[in-house]
Amino acid sequence: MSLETKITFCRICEATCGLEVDVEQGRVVDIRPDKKHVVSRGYACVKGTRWKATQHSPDRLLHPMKRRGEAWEEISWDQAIREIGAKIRALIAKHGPNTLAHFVGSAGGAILMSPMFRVALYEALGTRRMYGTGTCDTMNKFRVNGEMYGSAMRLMYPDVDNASFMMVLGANPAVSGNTLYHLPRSQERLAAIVKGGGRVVFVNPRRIETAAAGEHLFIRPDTDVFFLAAFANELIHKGHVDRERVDQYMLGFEKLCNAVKTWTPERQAEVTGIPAETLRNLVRAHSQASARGGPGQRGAALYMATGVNQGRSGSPCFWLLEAINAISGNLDRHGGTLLGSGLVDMAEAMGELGLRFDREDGLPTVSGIQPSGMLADDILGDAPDRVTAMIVEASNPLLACSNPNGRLDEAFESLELLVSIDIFRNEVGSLAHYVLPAQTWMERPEIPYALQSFAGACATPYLIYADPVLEAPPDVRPEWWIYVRLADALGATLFDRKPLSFAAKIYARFCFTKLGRLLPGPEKFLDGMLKNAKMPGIKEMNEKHRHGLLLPPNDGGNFLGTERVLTKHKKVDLAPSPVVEAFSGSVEDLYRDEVANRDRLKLIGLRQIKRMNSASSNNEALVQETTNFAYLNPEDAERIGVTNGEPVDVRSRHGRIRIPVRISDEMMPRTVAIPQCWGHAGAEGLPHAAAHPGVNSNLLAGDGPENIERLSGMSHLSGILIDIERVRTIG
Ligand SMILES: Nc1nc2c(c(=O)[nH]1)N[C@H]1C(S)=C(S)[C@@H](COP(=O)(O)OP(=O)(O)OC[C@H]3O[C@@H](n4cnc5c(=O)[nH]c(N)nc54)[C@H](O)[C@@H]3O)O[C@H]1N2
Ligand SMILES: Nc1nc2c(c(=O)[nH]1)N[C@H]1C(S)=C(S)[C@@H](COP(=O)(O)OP(=O)(O)OC[C@H]3O[C@@H](n4cnc5c(=O)[nH]c(N)nc54)[C@H](O)[C@@H]3O)O[C@H]1N2
Ligand code: SF4
Ligand SMILES: [Mo]
Repeated sequence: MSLETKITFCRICEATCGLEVDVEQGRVVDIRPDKKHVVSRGYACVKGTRWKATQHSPDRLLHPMKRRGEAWEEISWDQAIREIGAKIRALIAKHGPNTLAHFVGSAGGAILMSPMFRVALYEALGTRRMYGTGTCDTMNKFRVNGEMYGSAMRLMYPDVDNASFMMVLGANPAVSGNTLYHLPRSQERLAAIVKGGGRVVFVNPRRIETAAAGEHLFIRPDTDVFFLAAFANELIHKGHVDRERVDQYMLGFEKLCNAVKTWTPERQAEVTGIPAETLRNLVRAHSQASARGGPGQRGAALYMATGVNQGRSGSPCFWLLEAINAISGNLDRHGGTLLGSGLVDMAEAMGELGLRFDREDGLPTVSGIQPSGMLADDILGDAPDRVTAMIVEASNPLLACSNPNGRLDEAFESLELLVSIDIFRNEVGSLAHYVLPAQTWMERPEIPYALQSFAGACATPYLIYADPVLEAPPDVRPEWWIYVRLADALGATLFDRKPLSFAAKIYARFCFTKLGRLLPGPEKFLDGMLKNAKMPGIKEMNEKHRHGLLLPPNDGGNFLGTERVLTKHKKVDLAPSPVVEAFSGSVEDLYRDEVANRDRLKLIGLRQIKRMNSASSNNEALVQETTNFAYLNPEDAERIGVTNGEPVDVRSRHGRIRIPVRISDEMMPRTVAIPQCWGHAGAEGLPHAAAHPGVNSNLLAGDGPENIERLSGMSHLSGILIDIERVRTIG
């Protein structure tokens, strides 16, 4: 077979960059950025271009495996499904359906077909226990969107190309590719605002890579809530409010004013480290950019992401941020923040999956996801329906989630059934009873990330479809197929519709047989989905739009005052009671806490360009360093008495680790950053990662209700108080 070049898009992160892949005899030879991709236009990072080592890794899972004591045995799919099904049946008979849990990770967010069948299976079985890394990254946004706009999936995004002021809190798009906001070539587009005479301000405890595109302001970790409250107050106080829009389209303005009225620029400065005058100046610049009627009608937008979401006030922060965007007249406006439209309206599709309060501890289930910070309690507790069985899809929660001193490992070890659906045997797989091999993104047909195609949070609206680049190894299976086969084994009716469920099961029984492979596959399903949305089908996409099809730009003006506002009154709620009450009930205590701990060190995370959470750590083309480091400011290093490369002991209320330091003035004083999702010593199936293990910083994070944000179930993973001591050498 000769060399063939295929056009596809990367699915490692939400940037979904276009790629050109040379393939020969079913193997990747080379991966390059696709210069003709309509939005990434020749940008791709090393995780995408060096994917070959992961794709063809000798450690890849190629068959279902079953644990026998210390050893692993290859088994058939029939045996795997039969045995897992029987075990689930027995456990449900004994403890009830809630004893079966599910955990889905970030890589699961890129798989288009899986969620439909996963949710259908769990709903059919009547279990409420679905967990995910969503409560490590963004559930606060979903909760607040629901409160303010009537649905989790009313997800606004900055109109970056038309804004003349942007403030970015707790995100580092140049490295991360962003989250819940599809902004390819982010650095260049942010820098263009500055070139056009505008301002871009990054508010972050670390001077991040993206900050080269604009200005940078240090903020003490987990104090954004005071900064944003003061920003809102100052804006209101100075009269920079678009009263007409507020009166016409919004409710709760007075309540909002009331909630923030004590937060002066001076008061926030005490704990955030951002001087009062700097805040006033920012509000001034923001309101100038928001003023209408000038040439070009530029606007202003505030955006926040993971660093703020993972604090103790993720939901209040997002509420304040959205309220600022709204009252300043920037919501639903060119150059402000916009609501996109996806192929289907996710708000409607998600209907049933909204907000639930079905836990005894009163913590919410947001968008169908329970708090991952309760997982150890839910497994180790003594409730009659405690979790005894769990299926983990595309995740490595032992490294990703709060795991105080290894408590989550202990919990997972105690499970009666643990199944990992993955492309490798990671930490969870090492403890599992069964590991089930999944396809990689190169082996699936797809349209991009669910959030991009469906919520439409896309700075440039476009459509793309990719055929599989490679044929999957014969014994690996897509996730959706595993769920349908399990439904079959468990006698569960999918989608509450017997004929449809029956058809799906029959299809799944045969589609991987020799004859079955001739049946139409997921491509047909995606084709139907595109055509349903009045888009070209996959044939036309392949023939005419391999590099993507630009869709009409979003000019705003399509949300306020329309049916798309899904609150009861069809107006934006600027002061939803649960959020305002949570804010008002906690903010003074948090402030006192900040003042009391002003001199202590706080821990934050750090994403690195060569690592995708823990998923790329076995890729020898990406990972050469044997450890991660604790990054600290020269001032702090001097006080502690450490030099570059020396190990230190880091302690929190929850755990303790030992890690070498790197001294860097990128760090704000009293802030320590440790790249997360390292600590691979326990990964049997990841030998390269195990030889380059690093340290798991989440051993320092707490779990249980007091470490979870009560509105959204988000874990407190950023801004954790720590103490550092140099390691004393003996003798
Ligand atoms: N290379 C790479 N890309 C990735 C990932 C990866 O692991 N590696 N992971 C992917 C995933 S799962 C996600 S969710 C996205 C996340 O995408 P982003 O949200 O952009 O995540 P980070 O790059 O971690 O940026 C968070 C920033 O918050 C800052 N920060 C920490 N605490 C605070 C705080 O209290 N206040 C403020 N204002 N800032 C704070 C940190 O210094 C950091 O720069 O990235 C995705 N892309
Ligand atoms: N302290 C701290 N902790 C954090 C964060 C932080 O900023 N700070 N970030 C948090 C965030 S935002 C997240 S999302 C989590 C990340 O945590 P996870 O979402 O659990 O991510 P990974 O550890 O990379 O695990 C992904 C797994 O999916 C597998 N995989 C890859 N592709 C596929 C596929 O197509 N199918 C299947 N079935 N498996 C696949 C990989 O082999 C890997 O084992 O970490 C969280 N933890
Ligand atoms: S991992 Fe890199 S190449 Fe892949 S989508 Fe993200 S930024 Fe693009
Ligand atoms: Mo994430």
